[in-house]
Amino acid sequence: MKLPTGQSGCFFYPGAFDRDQQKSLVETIRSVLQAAPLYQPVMPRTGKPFSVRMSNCGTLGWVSDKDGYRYQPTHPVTGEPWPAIPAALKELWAVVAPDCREPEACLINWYAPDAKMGMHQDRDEKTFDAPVVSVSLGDDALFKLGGTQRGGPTESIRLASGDVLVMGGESRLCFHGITRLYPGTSTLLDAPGRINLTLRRVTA
Ligand code: MD3
Ligand code: FE
Repeated sequence: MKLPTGQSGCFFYPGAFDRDQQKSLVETIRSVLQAAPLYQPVMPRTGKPFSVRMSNCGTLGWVSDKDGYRYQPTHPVTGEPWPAIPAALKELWAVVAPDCREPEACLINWYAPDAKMGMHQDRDEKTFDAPVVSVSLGDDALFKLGGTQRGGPTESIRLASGDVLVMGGESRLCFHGITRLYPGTSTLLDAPGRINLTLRRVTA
């Protein structure tokens, strides 16, 4: 997919997971969340809470607290190691990023109907060689994608349940965010909301 700002390396696979696969993935994520519960991260310095609740699986998980953003091997609340990345997600990575080493981190974002994610770059990893691979589950969301400079032109893409987005190459450092949800557009989850899974390579 060609971005408005001309970056290459972005691939969008609408409906990559069918309904049965989405159901099974949700069940798997539910069991991950029993071991590693969703928690509410806060912004560095200000301590302002994110509207998105988060957890992780993998050898490293992305966390944010008053001290900053970082990857760490344990859950910030329970102190336990993160659960392993489920096989279905490792298989997805092997298909879309066959030349990359295995993913180390899978961030689990849970959006209530009114949650948003401001425009940001994903740049807390030690390497940007591997793509970020994301899976959307549940209600539709409006995803906003810009270039590598803040404040440039953007485009918006409506992400639906089962969609996969691969952001590699020149697109890896593009600014992006979630503007809004469309509550009630999916019957996958028991309640309105959205789950986003993002797989990443953290170390070189
Ligand atoms: C574009 N998550 O976890 S996923 C994040 O839907 C994040 O929860 C959003 O941004 C969500 O950091 C968007 C799609 C995505 C993920 C990584 C990207 C888009 C990206 C990295 C670079 C550019
Ligand atoms: Fe991001």
